[in-house]
Amino acid sequence: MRGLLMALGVLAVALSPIVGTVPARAAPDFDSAYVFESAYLANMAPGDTGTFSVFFQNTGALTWTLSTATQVNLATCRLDKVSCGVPPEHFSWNPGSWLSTTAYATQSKSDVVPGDSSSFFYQVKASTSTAPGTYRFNGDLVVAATGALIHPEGYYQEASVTGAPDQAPSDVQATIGDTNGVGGVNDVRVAFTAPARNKTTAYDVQRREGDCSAAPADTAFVKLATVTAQPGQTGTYIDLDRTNGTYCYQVRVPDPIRSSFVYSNQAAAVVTASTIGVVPTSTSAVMTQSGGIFTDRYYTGDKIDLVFSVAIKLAAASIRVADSDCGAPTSQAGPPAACMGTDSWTTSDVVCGVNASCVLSLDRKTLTIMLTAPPTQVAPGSVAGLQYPITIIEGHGITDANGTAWDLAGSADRVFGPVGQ
Ligand SMILES: [Ca+2]
Ligand SMILES: [Ca+2]
Repeated sequence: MRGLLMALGVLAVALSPIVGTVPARAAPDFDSAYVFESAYLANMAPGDTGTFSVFFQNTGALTWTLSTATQVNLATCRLDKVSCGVPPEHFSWNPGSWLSTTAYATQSKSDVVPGDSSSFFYQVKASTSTAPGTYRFNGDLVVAATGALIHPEGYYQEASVTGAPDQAPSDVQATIGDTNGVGGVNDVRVAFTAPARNKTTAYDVQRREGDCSAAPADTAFVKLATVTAQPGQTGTYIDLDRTNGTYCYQVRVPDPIRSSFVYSNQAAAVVTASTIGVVPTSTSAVMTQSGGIFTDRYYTGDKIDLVFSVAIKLAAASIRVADSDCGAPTSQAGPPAACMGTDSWTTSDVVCGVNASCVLSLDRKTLTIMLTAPPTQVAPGSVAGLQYPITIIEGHGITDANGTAWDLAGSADRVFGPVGQ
Protein backbone atom coordinates (compact mmCIF):
# COMPACT_ATOMS: atom_id res chain seq x y z
CA MET A 1 0.00 0.00 0.00
CA ARG A 2 2.77 2.28 0.95
CA GLY A 3 4.60 1.77 -2.37
CA LEU A 4 1.42 2.32 -4.33
CA LEU A 5 0.69 5.57 -2.48
CA MET A 6 4.13 6.81 -3.23
CA ALA A 7 3.69 5.94 -6.87
CA LEU A 8 0.37 7.81 -7.08
CA GLY A 9 1.98 10.80 -5.45
CA VAL A 10 4.64 10.90 -8.07
CA LEU A 11 2.02 10.50 -10.76
CA ALA A 12 0.04 13.41 -9.36
CA VAL A 13 3.02 15.67 -9.37
CA ALA A 14 3.90 14.58 -12.84
CA LEU A 15 0.37 15.20 -14.11
CA SER A 16 -0.24 18.56 -12.53
CA PRO A 17 1.31 20.73 -15.29
CA ILE A 18 -0.92 18.93 -17.78
CA VAL A 19 -4.07 19.65 -15.67
CA GLY A 20 -3.20 23.34 -15.73
CA THR A 21 -3.34 23.48 -19.49
CA VAL A 22 -6.85 22.07 -20.01
CA PRO A 23 -9.61 24.61 -20.95
CA ALA A 24 -11.18 26.66 -18.04
CA ARG A 25 -13.80 24.86 -16.10
CA ALA A 26 -17.43 25.66 -17.08
CA ALA A 27 -19.21 28.40 -15.05
CA PRO A 28 -20.83 27.16 -11.84
CA ASP A 29 -24.58 26.91 -11.82
CA PHE A 30 -24.89 30.03 -9.64
CA ASP A 31 -22.51 32.93 -9.73
CA SER A 32 -22.82 36.70 -9.71
CA ALA A 33 -20.90 39.92 -10.03
CA TYR A 34 -21.66 43.24 -8.38
CA VAL A 35 -22.44 45.94 -11.00
CA PHE A 36 -23.42 49.14 -9.20
CA GLU A 37 -25.73 50.58 -6.60
CA SER A 38 -27.78 53.67 -5.86
CA ALA A 39 -26.39 56.56 -3.84
CA TYR A 40 -26.34 56.37 -0.10
CA LEU A 41 -29.25 58.03 1.67
CA ALA A 42 -28.16 61.30 3.23
CA ASN A 43 -29.92 63.81 5.45
CA MET A 44 -32.73 61.51 6.43
CA ALA A 45 -34.84 62.78 9.28
CA PRO A 46 -36.47 60.50 11.83
CA GLY A 47 -39.63 59.24 10.19
CA ASP A 48 -38.24 59.41 6.66
CA THR A 49 -38.26 56.51 4.21
CA GLY A 50 -35.73 55.92 1.45
CA THR A 51 -34.98 53.31 -1.19
CA PHE A 52 -31.76 51.40 -1.86
CA SER A 53 -31.12 49.54 -5.09
CA VAL A 54 -28.18 47.43 -6.18
CA PHE A 55 -27.49 45.65 -9.47
CA PHE A 56 -25.88 42.26 -9.85
CA GLN A 57 -25.00 40.39 -13.02
CA ASN A 58 -25.77 36.70 -13.42
CA THR A 59 -22.37 35.19 -14.17
CA GLY A 60 -23.46 31.62 -13.53
CA ALA A 61 -24.79 28.97 -15.86
CA LEU A 62 -28.40 28.96 -14.73
CA THR A 63 -31.09 31.49 -15.45
CA TRP A 64 -32.45 33.08 -12.25
CA THR A 65 -36.21 32.60 -12.41
CA LEU A 66 -38.65 33.95 -9.88
CA SER A 67 -40.73 31.49 -7.90
CA THR A 68 -38.56 28.57 -8.92
CA ALA A 69 -35.59 26.75 -7.46
CA THR A 70 -33.32 29.26 -9.21
CA GLN A 71 -34.81 32.41 -7.70
CA VAL A 72 -32.10 34.67 -6.25
CA ASN A 73 -32.59 36.94 -3.26
CA LEU A 74 -30.62 39.75 -1.72
CA ALA A 75 -30.17 38.29 1.73
CA THR A 76 -29.57 40.33 4.83
CA CYS A 77 -26.13 40.13 6.40
CA ARG A 78 -24.89 41.43 9.69
CA LEU A 79 -22.31 44.15 9.95
CA ASP A 80 -19.54 41.55 10.03
CA LYS A 81 -20.40 41.01 6.32
CA VAL A 82 -20.25 37.22 6.65
CA SER A 83 -23.21 36.35 8.83
CA CYS A 84 -25.90 36.28 6.17
CA GLY A 85 -29.41 34.97 6.05
CA VAL A 86 -30.01 36.19 9.58
CA PRO A 87 -31.86 39.35 10.68
CA PRO A 88 -29.47 42.31 10.47
CA GLU A 89 -28.66 44.71 13.28
CA HIS A 90 -30.94 47.37 11.77
CA PHE A 91 -33.93 45.18 11.14
CA SER A 92 -36.10 47.84 12.79
CA TRP A 93 -35.63 49.87 9.60
CA ASN A 94 -37.80 47.39 7.74
CA PRO A 95 -40.89 49.43 6.87
CA GLY A 96 -42.74 46.14 6.41
CA SER A 97 -41.87 45.74 2.76
CA TRP A 98 -38.76 43.57 3.03
CA LEU A 99 -39.02 40.12 1.53
CA SER A 100 -38.58 38.38 4.88
CA THR A 101 -36.69 38.63 8.14
CA THR A 102 -33.57 37.38 6.35
CA ALA A 103 -33.82 38.94 2.90
CA TYR A 104 -34.26 42.53 1.75
CA ALA A 105 -35.60 41.74 -1.70
CA THR A 106 -35.71 39.30 -4.53
CA GLN A 107 -34.64 39.82 -8.11
CA SER A 108 -36.77 42.52 -9.76
CA LYS A 109 -36.65 40.81 -13.16
CA SER A 110 -38.62 37.62 -13.39
CA ASP A 111 -35.93 35.94 -15.51
CA VAL A 112 -32.27 36.84 -15.48
CA VAL A 113 -30.40 34.84 -18.08
CA PRO A 114 -26.64 34.30 -17.78
CA GLY A 115 -24.87 37.53 -18.63
CA ASP A 116 -27.91 39.69 -17.82
CA SER A 117 -28.29 41.85 -14.73
CA SER A 118 -31.11 42.58 -12.34
CA SER A 119 -31.71 45.18 -9.69
CA PHE A 120 -32.60 44.33 -6.14
CA PHE A 121 -34.30 47.18 -4.31
CA TYR A 122 -35.81 47.73 -0.91
CA GLN A 123 -36.94 50.51 1.35
CA VAL A 124 -35.60 51.57 4.70
CA LYS A 125 -37.48 53.74 7.15
CA ALA A 126 -35.92 55.68 10.02
CA SER A 127 -38.27 55.47 12.96
CA THR A 128 -39.18 58.70 14.68
CA SER A 129 -36.89 57.74 17.55
CA THR A 130 -33.83 57.08 15.40
CA ALA A 131 -30.78 58.85 16.78
CA PRO A 132 -28.62 60.91 14.41
CA GLY A 133 -25.89 58.81 12.84
CA THR A 134 -24.94 56.58 9.93
CA TYR A 135 -26.59 53.20 9.55
CA ARG A 136 -25.16 50.44 7.34
CA PHE A 137 -27.14 47.69 5.65
CA ASN A 138 -25.13 44.62 4.58
CA GLY A 139 -26.26 41.92 2.23
CA ASP A 140 -25.32 39.37 -0.40
CA LEU A 141 -27.02 37.26 -3.01
CA VAL A 142 -28.30 33.83 -2.05
CA VAL A 143 -30.21 31.08 -3.79
CA ALA A 144 -33.69 31.64 -2.44
CA ALA A 145 -34.48 27.97 -2.11
CA THR A 146 -31.41 27.01 -0.12
CA GLY A 147 -30.05 30.24 1.34
CA ALA A 148 -26.67 29.37 -0.13
CA LEU A 149 -24.46 32.36 -0.78
CA ILE A 150 -23.75 32.74 -4.49
CA HIS A 151 -20.66 34.89 -4.53
CA PRO A 152 -20.02 36.87 -1.34
CA GLU A 153 -19.26 40.48 -2.29
CA GLY A 154 -19.67 42.26 1.03
CA TYR A 155 -22.35 44.53 -0.41
CA TYR A 156 -23.61 47.35 1.82
CA GLN A 157 -25.31 50.70 1.61
CA GLU A 158 -25.65 53.42 4.20
CA ALA A 159 -28.32 55.80 5.44
CA SER A 160 -27.42 58.94 7.36
CA VAL A 161 -29.88 60.43 9.80
CA THR A 162 -29.67 64.01 10.95
CA GLY A 163 -31.22 65.36 14.12
CA ALA A 164 -34.96 65.58 14.45
CA PRO A 165 -36.30 68.62 12.60
CA ASP A 166 -38.01 71.37 14.53
CA GLN A 167 -41.71 70.87 14.90
CA ALA A 168 -44.44 73.42 14.32
CA PRO A 169 -46.72 74.33 17.23
CA SER A 170 -49.94 72.35 17.41
CA ASP A 171 -52.01 74.60 19.64
CA VAL A 172 -52.24 77.90 17.78
CA GLN A 173 -55.20 79.97 18.96
CA ALA A 174 -56.54 83.28 17.74
CA THR A 175 -58.60 85.54 20.02
CA ILE A 176 -59.98 88.97 19.34
CA GLY A 177 -59.81 91.92 21.71
CA ASP A 178 -59.21 95.63 21.92
CA THR A 179 -55.54 95.83 22.74
CA ASN A 180 -54.63 99.31 21.61
CA GLY A 181 -57.91 101.16 21.99
CA VAL A 182 -58.05 101.91 18.28
CA GLY A 183 -60.92 100.97 16.03
CA GLY A 184 -62.95 98.85 18.41
CA VAL A 185 -62.55 95.13 19.08
CA ASN A 186 -60.25 94.45 16.17
CA ASP A 187 -56.93 93.17 17.51
CA VAL A 188 -56.26 89.48 16.91
CA ARG A 189 -53.98 87.83 19.46
CA VAL A 190 -52.24 84.74 18.08
CA ALA A 191 -50.78 82.50 20.78
CA PHE A 192 -49.02 79.14 20.66
CA THR A 193 -46.71 76.91 22.63
CA ALA A 194 -43.22 76.41 21.23
CA PRO A 195 -42.63 72.61 21.07
CA ALA A 196 -40.45 71.66 24.03
CA ARG A 197 -37.94 69.65 21.99
CA ASN A 198 -37.36 72.30 19.35
CA LYS A 199 -33.95 73.84 18.87
CA THR A 200 -35.30 76.90 17.10
CA THR A 201 -36.76 79.86 18.92
CA ALA A 202 -38.02 81.60 15.76
CA TYR A 203 -41.62 81.15 14.63
CA ASP A 204 -43.20 82.81 11.63
CA VAL A 205 -46.77 83.96 12.21
CA GLN A 206 -48.78 84.01 9.00
CA ARG A 207 -52.18 85.36 8.07
CA ARG A 208 -54.47 84.69 5.16
CA GLU A 209 -57.60 86.60 4.27
CA GLY A 210 -60.60 84.33 4.47
CA ASP A 211 -61.35 81.16 6.34
CA CYS A 212 -58.99 78.30 7.09
CA SER A 213 -59.80 76.14 4.09
CA ALA A 214 -56.46 76.73 2.34
CA ALA A 215 -53.40 74.52 2.26
CA PRO A 216 -50.63 75.68 4.62
CA ALA A 217 -48.27 76.44 1.74
CA ASP A 218 -50.90 78.58 -0.02
CA THR A 219 -49.19 81.73 -1.23
CA ALA A 220 -52.05 83.83 0.13
CA PHE A 221 -50.54 83.33 3.58
CA VAL A 222 -48.35 86.32 4.35
CA LYS A 223 -45.77 86.46 7.08
CA LEU A 224 -46.68 89.02 9.73
CA ALA A 225 -43.72 88.60 12.03
CA THR A 226 -41.15 86.21 13.36
CA VAL A 227 -41.89 85.62 17.02
CA THR A 228 -39.23 84.46 19.46
CA ALA A 229 -40.28 81.73 21.86
CA GLN A 230 -38.10 79.46 23.97
CA PRO A 231 -38.84 75.73 23.83
CA GLY A 232 -41.93 74.95 25.86
CA GLN A 233 -42.84 78.60 26.28
CA THR A 234 -45.71 80.60 24.86
CA GLY A 235 -45.24 82.78 21.82
CA THR A 236 -47.69 85.56 21.02
CA TYR A 237 -48.29 88.04 18.30
CA ILE A 238 -51.03 90.66 18.18
CA ASP A 239 -52.32 91.54 14.74
CA LEU A 240 -53.57 95.05 15.37
CA ASP A 241 -56.44 96.97 13.85
CA ARG A 242 -57.99 94.50 11.45
CA THR A 243 -60.92 95.52 9.32
CA ASN A 244 -64.05 93.43 9.65
CA GLY A 245 -63.68 90.04 8.05
CA THR A 246 -62.46 86.48 8.49
CA TYR A 247 -58.78 85.70 8.86
CA CYS A 248 -56.82 82.48 9.09
CA TYR A 249 -53.62 82.31 11.14
CA GLN A 250 -50.88 79.70 11.26
CA VAL A 251 -47.32 79.39 12.50
CA ARG A 252 -44.45 77.83 10.59
CA VAL A 253 -40.83 76.92 11.26
CA PRO A 254 -38.16 76.24 8.66
CA ASP A 255 -37.30 72.68 7.71
CA PRO A 256 -33.81 73.20 6.27
CA ILE A 257 -33.30 69.55 5.36
CA ARG A 258 -36.16 69.71 2.91
CA SER A 259 -35.73 73.41 2.08
CA SER A 260 -39.28 73.81 3.23
CA PHE A 261 -41.39 74.58 6.29
CA VAL A 262 -43.45 72.68 8.78
CA TYR A 263 -46.79 74.21 9.67
CA SER A 264 -48.94 74.47 12.76
CA ASN A 265 -52.66 73.98 13.04
CA GLN A 266 -54.68 76.89 11.68
CA ALA A 267 -56.88 79.22 13.74
CA ALA A 268 -59.55 81.48 12.31
CA ALA A 269 -60.59 84.87 13.66
CA VAL A 270 -63.80 86.61 12.64
CA VAL A 271 -63.65 90.36 13.27
CA THR A 272 -67.08 91.96 13.28
CA ALA A 273 -66.79 95.02 15.50
CA SER A 274 -63.96 96.87 13.88
CA THR A 275 -64.53 100.44 12.81
CA ILE A 276 -61.37 100.49 10.72
CA GLY A 277 -62.39 100.98 7.12
CA VAL A 278 -66.06 101.12 8.10
CA VAL A 279 -67.93 104.11 6.65
CA PRO A 280 -70.52 105.40 9.16
CA THR A 281 -74.09 104.86 8.08
CA SER A 282 -77.39 105.31 9.85
CA THR A 283 -79.20 102.05 10.39
CA SER A 284 -82.31 103.53 12.03
CA ALA A 285 -84.00 106.94 11.97
CA VAL A 286 -87.16 107.17 14.11
CA MET A 287 -89.23 110.03 15.45
CA THR A 288 -89.67 109.21 19.11
CA GLN A 289 -91.63 112.26 20.26
CA SER A 290 -93.79 114.96 18.77
CA GLY A 291 -93.64 118.52 20.04
CA GLY A 292 -97.43 118.56 19.74
CA ILE A 293 -97.61 121.79 17.78
CA PHE A 294 -98.13 120.07 14.42
CA THR A 295 -99.09 116.47 13.75
CA ASP A 296 -98.30 116.48 10.02
CA ARG A 297 -94.99 118.28 9.92
CA TYR A 298 -91.53 118.39 11.48
CA TYR A 299 -91.48 121.20 14.00
CA THR A 300 -90.26 122.47 17.36
CA GLY A 301 -90.35 119.86 20.09
CA ASP A 302 -90.03 116.90 17.72
CA LYS A 303 -87.37 114.40 18.74
CA ILE A 304 -85.61 111.82 16.58
CA ASP A 305 -83.15 109.03 17.28
CA LEU A 306 -80.52 108.25 14.68
CA VAL A 307 -78.64 104.99 15.17
CA PHE A 308 -75.25 104.62 13.46
CA SER A 309 -73.20 101.63 12.40
CA VAL A 310 -70.17 102.85 14.35
CA ALA A 311 -69.48 105.25 17.19
CA ILE A 312 -69.59 108.79 15.92
CA LYS A 313 -68.43 112.19 17.00
CA LEU A 314 -70.00 115.60 16.47
CA ALA A 315 -68.26 118.80 15.43
CA ALA A 316 -70.60 121.72 14.59
CA ALA A 317 -73.09 119.09 13.54
CA SER A 318 -76.08 119.84 11.34
CA ILE A 319 -78.46 118.08 9.01
CA ARG A 320 -80.47 119.30 6.06
CA VAL A 321 -83.85 117.71 5.52
CA ALA A 322 -86.38 117.55 2.68
CA ASP A 323 -90.06 116.89 3.16
CA SER A 324 -92.72 115.00 1.17
CA ASP A 325 -94.21 117.80 -0.92
CA CYS A 326 -93.47 115.58 -3.95
CA GLY A 327 -94.73 112.42 -2.24
CA ALA A 328 -93.30 110.02 0.31
CA PRO A 329 -89.92 108.44 -0.38
CA THR A 330 -90.20 104.90 -1.65
CA SER A 331 -88.05 103.48 1.14
CA GLN A 332 -86.53 104.31 4.50
CA ALA A 333 -83.20 104.59 2.68
CA GLY A 334 -84.42 107.61 0.69
CA PRO A 335 -83.96 109.63 -1.38
CA PRO A 336 -86.97 112.01 -1.29
CA ALA A 337 -89.58 111.37 -3.99
CA ALA A 338 -88.80 112.97 -7.33
CA CYS A 339 -90.76 116.13 -8.04
CA MET A 340 -93.06 116.48 -11.08
CA GLY A 341 -93.88 119.72 -12.86
CA THR A 342 -93.60 122.75 -10.65
CA ASP A 343 -93.68 120.80 -7.35
CA SER A 344 -90.63 121.05 -5.11
CA TRP A 345 -89.60 119.98 -1.63
CA THR A 346 -89.42 122.16 1.39
CA THR A 347 -85.86 121.94 2.68
CA SER A 348 -84.55 123.18 6.04
CA ASP A 349 -81.50 122.97 8.26
CA VAL A 350 -81.33 121.57 11.77
CA VAL A 351 -78.21 122.85 13.51
CA CYS A 352 -77.05 121.40 16.80
CA GLY A 353 -76.76 124.09 19.44
CA VAL A 354 -78.71 126.57 17.31
CA ASN A 355 -82.22 125.20 16.81
CA ALA A 356 -81.71 121.70 18.19
CA SER A 357 -80.21 119.87 21.14
CA CYS A 358 -78.05 116.98 20.02
CA VAL A 359 -77.08 114.24 22.46
CA LEU A 360 -74.97 111.14 21.88
CA SER A 361 -75.57 107.88 23.73
CA LEU A 362 -72.83 106.43 25.92
CA ASP A 363 -71.68 104.11 23.14
CA ARG A 364 -71.76 107.11 20.78
CA LYS A 365 -73.83 105.18 18.29
CA THR A 366 -77.21 106.83 18.88
CA LEU A 367 -77.71 110.53 18.20
CA THR A 368 -80.85 112.09 19.67
CA ILE A 369 -81.89 115.40 18.07
CA MET A 370 -84.67 117.49 19.58
CA LEU A 371 -85.81 120.64 17.86
CA THR A 372 -85.66 123.57 20.27
CA ALA A 373 -86.83 126.00 17.58
CA PRO A 374 -88.30 125.66 14.08
CA PRO A 375 -85.94 124.25 11.45
CA THR A 376 -84.22 126.96 9.43
CA GLN A 377 -85.91 127.02 6.05
CA VAL A 378 -83.67 126.80 2.97
CA ALA A 379 -86.33 126.39 0.23
CA PRO A 380 -90.09 126.93 0.73
CA GLY A 381 -91.27 124.02 -1.44
CA SER A 382 -94.73 123.50 -2.89
CA VAL A 383 -96.48 123.43 0.47
CA ALA A 384 -95.44 125.48 3.48
CA GLY A 385 -93.76 123.52 6.25
CA LEU A 386 -91.91 120.19 6.46
CA GLN A 387 -94.50 117.50 5.78
CA TYR A 388 -93.75 113.95 6.99
CA PRO A 389 -92.06 111.71 6.17
CA ILE A 390 -88.82 113.70 6.37
CA THR A 391 -85.67 112.65 4.52
CA ILE A 392 -82.20 113.69 5.67
CA ILE A 393 -80.41 114.87 2.52
CA GLU A 394 -77.22 116.29 4.02
CA GLY A 395 -75.18 115.73 7.16
CA HIS A 396 -72.32 117.89 8.36
CA GLY A 397 -69.96 117.47 11.29
CA ILE A 398 -71.15 113.92 11.94
CA THR A 399 -68.26 111.49 11.45
CA ASP A 400 -66.63 108.40 12.90
CA ALA A 401 -63.67 108.74 15.25
CA ASN A 402 -61.33 109.06 12.28
CA GLY A 403 -63.33 111.84 10.64
CA THR A 404 -64.95 109.66 7.98
CA ALA A 405 -68.22 111.32 7.00
CA TRP A 406 -71.67 109.80 7.39
CA ASP A 407 -72.56 108.01 4.17
CA LEU A 408 -76.17 109.14 3.73
CA ALA A 409 -76.74 107.57 0.34
CA GLY A 410 -75.45 104.25 1.66
CA SER A 411 -77.52 104.31 4.83
CA ALA A 412 -80.35 101.87 5.41
CA ASP A 413 -82.57 104.42 7.14
CA ARG A 414 -82.58 108.22 6.92
CA VAL A 415 -86.33 108.86 6.76
CA PHE A 416 -88.45 109.67 9.83
CA GLY A 417 -91.86 110.89 10.96
CA PRO A 418 -94.61 111.00 11.92
CA VAL A 419 -94.02 109.91 15.51
CA GLY A 420 -93.19 106.23 15.84
CA GLN A 421 -91.72 106.06 12.34
CA1 LIG B 1 -57.24 98.00 17.67
CA1 LIG C 1 -93.61 121.36 2.54
